[in-house]
Amino acid sequence: MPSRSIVTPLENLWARIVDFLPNFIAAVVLLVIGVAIALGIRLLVIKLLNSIGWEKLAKKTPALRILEVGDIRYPFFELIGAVVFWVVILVFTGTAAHSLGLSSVELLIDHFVSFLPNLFLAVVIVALGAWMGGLAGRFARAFAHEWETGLRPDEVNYEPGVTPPDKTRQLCNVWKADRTLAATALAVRNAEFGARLARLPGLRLIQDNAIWKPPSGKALLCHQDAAYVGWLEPPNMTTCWMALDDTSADAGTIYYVRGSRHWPRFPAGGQFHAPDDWLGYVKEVVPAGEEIELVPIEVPAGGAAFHDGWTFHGSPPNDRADKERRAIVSHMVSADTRWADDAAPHPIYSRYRRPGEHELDEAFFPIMWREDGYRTAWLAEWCGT
Ligand SMILES: O=C(O)CCC(=O)C(=O)O
Ligand SMILES: [Fe+2]
Repeated sequence: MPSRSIVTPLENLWARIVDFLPNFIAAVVLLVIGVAIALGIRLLVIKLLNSIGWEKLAKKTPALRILEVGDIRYPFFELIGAVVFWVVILVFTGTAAHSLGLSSVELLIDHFVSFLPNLFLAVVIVALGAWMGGLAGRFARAFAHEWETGLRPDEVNYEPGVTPPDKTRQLCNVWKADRTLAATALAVRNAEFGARLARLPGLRLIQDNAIWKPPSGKALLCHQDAAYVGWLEPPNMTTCWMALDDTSADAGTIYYVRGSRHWPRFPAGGQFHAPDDWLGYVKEVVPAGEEIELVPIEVPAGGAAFHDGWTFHGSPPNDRADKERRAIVSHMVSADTRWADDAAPHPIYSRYRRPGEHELDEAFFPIMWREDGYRTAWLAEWCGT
């Protein structure tokens, strides 16, 4: 006969198992239900995102490219599905831990779940920062003469350590030097929106500009963009001006002269960089009876303004000592614009014309958008879109 001293612990153990078993079974059942519900909700979320064409939107939206790591493309809706799945699993794990009396585990999961919204917000902010920082970083590198592709922009109006620090810096056709900047300057949206505004069947890039007006930086002349392309037929321009910083009237943002695109088409005149009076030229030519009504174009970082090639515009000095004012500009011309026959060759851009050629070569002046769906083929790979 076994002694009591052995039987008692066994009985106790059995009693504890019997006590614990219903809770354990409940916890397992809860977990199984949790996994099933999480799988169901994940599927539902993915289906819902699919039905609103989220994947296409995600593919088209450069901001969502942050979700790609090298060649690994993690579709955005899959990621959202995965997050939803794990949140539901965590909630059920917490409940299961509760039924097992594991209060510390439950507490830990509770804390983690309540922390999730903060985590999500932090990830969004860091991702946005990385994207903006990425563009601003490429911008600074280009001005430091670090050409990612090995190609120099067509015009480099800035020499580090030589150019006076208060002069506004400018690079033209920086798309050749840097693919991240190219993706912004050559974005299909710039041309599609511009063409629809200007009622044109398509637009190609003639020249991009990266403009960096430093704190307390000097002015850029008030001018008509199309006056600088007399070597094209017809001279025309649709300009998309994109701000990298929040811009304001006191920080040297771009200003438009209201209604000036209906004025006569004047030849280029005046000094473009750091003129004594940025309104000097427009004051000289303003037609009798017209007024120079200046409109400051204040756009937040990431925003854009569009203007016609005959709209007078320019920017005063940056009155703020604490604000950079950086912009990327797409100067686009109607897709069917040709080389002008009787104009003097442009000292830089006419290098891209074969003798006697009239058509603009897409290798140098790519078509960004045309209403028939055409876009210069090499842009996709160059811009990584
Ligand atoms: O960014 C500016 O202040 C003006 C730029 C401009 O007018 C241009 O690039 O043609
Ligand atoms: Fe301009």
